[in-house]
Amino acid sequence: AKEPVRVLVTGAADFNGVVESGSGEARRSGQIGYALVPMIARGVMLGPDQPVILHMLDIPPAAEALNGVKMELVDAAFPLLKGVVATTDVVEACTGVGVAVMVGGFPRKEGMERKDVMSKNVSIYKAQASALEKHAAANCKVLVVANPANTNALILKEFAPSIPEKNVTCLTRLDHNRALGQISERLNVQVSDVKNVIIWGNHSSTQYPDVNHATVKTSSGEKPVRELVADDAWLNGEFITTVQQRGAAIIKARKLSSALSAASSACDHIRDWVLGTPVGTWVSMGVYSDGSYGVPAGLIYSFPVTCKNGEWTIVQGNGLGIDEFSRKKLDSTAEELSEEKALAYSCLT
Ligand code: NAX
Repeated sequence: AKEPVRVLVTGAADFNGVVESGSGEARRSGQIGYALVPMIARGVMLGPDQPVILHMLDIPPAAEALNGVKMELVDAAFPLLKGVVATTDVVEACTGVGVAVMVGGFPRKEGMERKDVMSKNVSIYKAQASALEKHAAANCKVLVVANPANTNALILKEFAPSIPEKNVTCLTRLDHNRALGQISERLNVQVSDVKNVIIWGNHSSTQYPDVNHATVKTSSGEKPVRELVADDAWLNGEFITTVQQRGAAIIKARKLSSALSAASSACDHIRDWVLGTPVGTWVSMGVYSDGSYGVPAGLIYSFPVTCKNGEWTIVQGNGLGIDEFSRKKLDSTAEELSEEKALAYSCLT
């Protein structure tokens, strides 16, 4: 039998947090974490033959709620779950973990300046980076979900210099999956028959969902999405904005942000990274830019990647020509990330 892998989930308590500013109303927190931990315990993230030990971290006001989640995990009697650590101590949380999913962060509250939110997240990610660097397992894979996801991941990478830069990533798979979902609805085909969309750039409304290389499996072979949809105005307009604004649409409908879809996508991200992407298929991941596609090096930027033997590689090649429309979009989301990076650095002093 395989040795268990320790998986850290930060922000894992599901509780009615009290908003510190504004109306003072109770607010439901930690929904992604609560959706995510049972998926991990069922083998959705690391496979049905991989035992896991869950490490859950949250802040002291959430300690009791976190313990409640631990009780439920015990009660669910998951065969793959070999232990649960529920803690508010960052060192205990990070010790020995082979996978770290960083969902905890400081949400933007009404009336708060961007810089104030950034500053809170920079200090959280700086501290957690150091703890991971010192106490996580060698070769720990890190996925940052909490917003601003790309920039939180960049801070984590900068403050954990001994963790290889290839091991620090952020989640744009939810956006990728949303794009697959929109195409499948539009064409009335199975979502599993649609592949190779790309999310470029920031996990924000400047992201660029690109279908130029996407295909659909049909009874007469793989066909380009552009040919099947045959409506460039929709693909270059409403499709893009729908994917970019989907998070806001979910909040409007649920009065809560995306949780089950975010958790499921986080599992997809780690599973494909660890176990590999199918031949001929790529996925989108926020990774450390090496300058590919003219994206400035030194940003965490979402690219099309393939994964093999636990490593991702940015899809290269002449096949992925970037037209003028796409070029502008790749550049403007890179510009936003450069600004976020500068803002984050200004919070460090
Ligand atoms: P919540 O704000 O409800 O939950 C965050 C949790 O983190 C809370 O339980 C809180 O107590 C905890 N926390 C705060 N500071 C912490 C610290 N220093 N250490 C450990 N835990 C801490 O957010 P939720 O709706 O669960 O979303 C989590 C994060 O994911 C948010 O930042 C959100 O913006 C982001 N999202 C990112 C997505 C992506 O695709 N990358 C999509 C979904 C989501 O919007």
